[in-house]
Amino acid sequence: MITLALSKGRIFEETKPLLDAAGIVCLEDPETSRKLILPTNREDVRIIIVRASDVPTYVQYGAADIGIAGKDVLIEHGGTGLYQPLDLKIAKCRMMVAVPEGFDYDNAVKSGARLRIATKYISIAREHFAAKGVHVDLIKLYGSMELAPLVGLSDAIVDLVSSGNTLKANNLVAVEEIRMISSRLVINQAALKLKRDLIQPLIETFSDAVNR
Ligand code: PRT
Ligand code: MG
Repeated sequence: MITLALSKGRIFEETKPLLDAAGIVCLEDPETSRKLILPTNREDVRIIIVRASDVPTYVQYGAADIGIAGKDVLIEHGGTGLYQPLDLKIAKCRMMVAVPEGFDYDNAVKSGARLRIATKYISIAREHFAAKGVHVDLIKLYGSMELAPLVGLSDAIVDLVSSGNTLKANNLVAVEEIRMISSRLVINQAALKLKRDLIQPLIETFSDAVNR
């Protein structure tokens, strides 16, 4: 039996075609089912539904053998105990620095001002600004980062952007790209050895489906 950890929403939806390619069909819809362990058409595969940021933890401890998580989540988690063999190129977006319209970010950086940055992505933000030599105070939030500069909590935010509509709706502009983000297949290192016969074919099928 292998256990696959997924989050509902965009990751579940964008993983479906990959599961299809492997002949795996989830028998319940996580958006409507209250179950957290979902059966599939294959007796040897089950899916567990967890928070996106919890996927690496379940896989790290072997409670799930494999999982799918955004690179943002994986960087913040640290990746301990995880094998990351494949970029699935799903749930793509960009990690950006954004500021209120009219805030002169380049000038603030040049003048050596200390910046207050609100973000859920403390590790990514810390590393980014350290590499630029910019002094920052990082303020940890768990969501709705876009609000922070509007009410004076921070000068800027570090957040994921896909369409850009959320920034626009809040009069924010992206001023710097930190990195591209997509979701990765993650595998528990012990499971990879012990369940190679089940996991290796999955990696190959996913890889073919991604590069098709
Ligand atoms: O929602 P929850 O708190 O449970 O967890 P989560 O937000 O981590 O999960 P989920 O399902 O929303 O995101 C899962 C993964 O999708 C993330 O870890 C990213 O790798 C990836 N992804 C891709 C995104 C986005 N695109 C994205 N646009 N994750 C979040 N967003 C948010 C962003 O934070 C911002 O608030 O969407 C908003 C911006 O979207 P646009 O289209 O208006 O630019
Ligand atoms: Mg979300």
